[in-house]
Amino acid sequence: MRIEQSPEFQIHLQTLRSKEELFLETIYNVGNGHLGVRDSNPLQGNNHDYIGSPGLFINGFFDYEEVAYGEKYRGYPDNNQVINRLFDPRFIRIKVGHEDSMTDHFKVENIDKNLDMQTGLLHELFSVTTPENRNFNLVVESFASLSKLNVYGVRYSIIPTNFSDEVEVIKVHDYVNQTVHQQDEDVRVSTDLGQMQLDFIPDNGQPSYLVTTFRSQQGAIITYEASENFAPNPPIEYFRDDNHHYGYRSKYYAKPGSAKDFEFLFAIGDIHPLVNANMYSDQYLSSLNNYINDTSFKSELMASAQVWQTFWLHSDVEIDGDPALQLCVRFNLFELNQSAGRDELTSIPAKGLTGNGYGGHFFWDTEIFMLPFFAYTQPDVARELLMFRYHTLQIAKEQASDFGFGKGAMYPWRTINGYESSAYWLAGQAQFHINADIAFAVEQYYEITDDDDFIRNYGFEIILETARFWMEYGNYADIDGKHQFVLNRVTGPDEYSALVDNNYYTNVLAQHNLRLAVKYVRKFKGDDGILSRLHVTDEEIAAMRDAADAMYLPYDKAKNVKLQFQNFEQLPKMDLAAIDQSMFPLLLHYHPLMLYRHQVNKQADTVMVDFMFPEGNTVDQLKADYEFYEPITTHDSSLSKAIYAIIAARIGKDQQAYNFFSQAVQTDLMDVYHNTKNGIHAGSLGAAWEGIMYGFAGIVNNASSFSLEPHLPSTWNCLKFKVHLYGDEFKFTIYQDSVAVELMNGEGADITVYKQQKNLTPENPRETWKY
Ligand code: IFM
Repeated sequence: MRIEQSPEFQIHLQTLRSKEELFLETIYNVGNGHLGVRDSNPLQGNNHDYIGSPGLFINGFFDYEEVAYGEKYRGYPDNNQVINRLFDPRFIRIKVGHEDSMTDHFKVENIDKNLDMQTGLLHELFSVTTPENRNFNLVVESFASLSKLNVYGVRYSIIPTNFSDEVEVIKVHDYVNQTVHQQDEDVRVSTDLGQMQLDFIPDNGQPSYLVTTFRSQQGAIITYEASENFAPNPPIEYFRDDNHHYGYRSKYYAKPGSAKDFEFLFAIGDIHPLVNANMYSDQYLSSLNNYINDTSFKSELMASAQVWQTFWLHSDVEIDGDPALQLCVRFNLFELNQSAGRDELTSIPAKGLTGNGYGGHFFWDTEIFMLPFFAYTQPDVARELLMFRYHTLQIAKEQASDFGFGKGAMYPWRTINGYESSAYWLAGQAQFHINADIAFAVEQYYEITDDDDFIRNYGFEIILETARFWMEYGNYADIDGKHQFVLNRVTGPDEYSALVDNNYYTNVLAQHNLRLAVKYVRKFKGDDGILSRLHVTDEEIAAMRDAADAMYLPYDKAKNVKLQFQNFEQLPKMDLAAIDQSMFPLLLHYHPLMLYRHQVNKQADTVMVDFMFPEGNTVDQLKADYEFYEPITTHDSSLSKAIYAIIAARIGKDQQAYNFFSQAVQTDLMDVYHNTKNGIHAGSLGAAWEGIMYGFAGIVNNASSFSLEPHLPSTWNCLKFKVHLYGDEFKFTIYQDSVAVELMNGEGADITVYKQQKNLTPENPRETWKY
């Protein structure tokens, strides 16, 4: 089956620069925020000779191992969590006469792959040749449903080209820990723990399993069903044998040119605590069955495709004048949407659901680089992502207490279940800015959506508890003749420095966090229920206000630049030009201390502040910061270039803005960092969206009214997108010399373009600005 689709939304194999198998496994993943399946050679299964890293990832399904420290001090994180890699659900076994893909070497060539992002359907054509030179085409179509997040569908079509013989198709998944053979020394790639257990659930007419983890004590039910086949397709039957092989098989006589189809729907359950999974497995299984029984691959695909169409209707970004980057932008948005957890219990792993890089952990990447995309285009998803932080707030409070603090919440730098999972605490746990990043995101979401219920019942508590953390962590000190509030021994966003005093980014974000707490306490004053429930006192809030006002922000007056941290100016610069390209990223080739003692940045750090808090900055200040930090930044983190693009656009460095943006936006599709094989760079894909919105469209973030100052690249004729604002939806069409805005639905609002404010209402839904 082919659905007619538009080439502007398709990723064809021919258009990809790299055809490397592991890279293709990532690019052609399908996912939906609950599950993600890497592409693979579908005949390999758990074959130990296969050079690939296929598998199924379920968001939030992980196990852990104890971190082995030489010397473990109090409060060091105990465990390293790693997302589990389950069996490859694409796997199928095919026998041709006496030849068997399980035991004989069938040669599998990629002829075509096409990911249709409008429908979420991955269509692939392989040419398969047996050792005795019998050849058949194998078409594999697959999708992860967006309409039922537990459903994954795969469909096979077998078309012999040069033989007539008996063919047997067998679909059995009797192992759970997928073997991978990818040898990679990169520290950012995690080793699979491979500790899951697969138990068959007593026969119910289709293969059903309970998959459990050893240490994290989680359980998930997985079941799959073959669609009933009617002529001309041969019947397919369920079987089980004494070796606990449960599955489906079909045997038929194949002839050249005649296609036979086999389709399967998987239902991949939610994660439960092991004890519940054991106790209620029948109940969970029967609700899963409802998703896949009495339906078909086609109906589920259609339902999911419809959700994708709605996604594009609201979230697409159209660039007229840059077809190559346009495709990258769409790929990025598609991947973001495939990666976002939507159950309030999960977030977006740094690699999406496309690999186990960074252990499958959630970082600040979600709140700072990806959440804005969702807040502006799918506010419900943004809320769900923030609710993950709310549901783990108790753990964050526990962690603060374990750390030795009397109050407040200390969110983990990296986690799956809410507990800290950074084995290298210097560049991990010490990145305390995560607390203020989350508070920043809460505020940003609220400003964009006006979601009162959220801020009142959840968001405020996050802001308050994180603000309390800063009051516990910081202290007053006399600096430059003033009594100032300081945050010493913290690690900022730049991971080429650690444990510094007064990181500019951290201090500004903490100041913002404290001010937010004060602002919301004022808002909820008189609403005693909230403030007394959270034990807020006037003294506490006055202390927060004072600390925010007294926050020390290191500044180099001679150079007029915001200092990355106190005494940063005393470090020598690293001669980056003299370092051979093969030595980048530096983190893989230098001892961390060699980096920490130099002025060298892995990624935007102080410049992040200029991006996130544009108000009050002169263009001269932005320029001074940019010109100071850009030459010492390696952009070894994929989160960096898009942010530099934004500042470059704001200070009129048009060519640099475009260059940085185009590299950021191509991160995965063009494999800019040569490691897309390990999974997508989800944060970078979100950052590229920010590059368009905050850089080229010039949205001013956190403003009380929505304003923009566009700086389109000169080759772009027009940029179009829609955003949700205060519950309404607006469509923006930006040309080189004008902006048109249309109220698509809702009550209307003020929009400001180049400082000129206009009011859009249902009676006056269109306005144009010329400049
Ligand atoms: O969160 C990032 C960090 O800023 C740089 N190292 C990788 C992390 C995960 O993407």
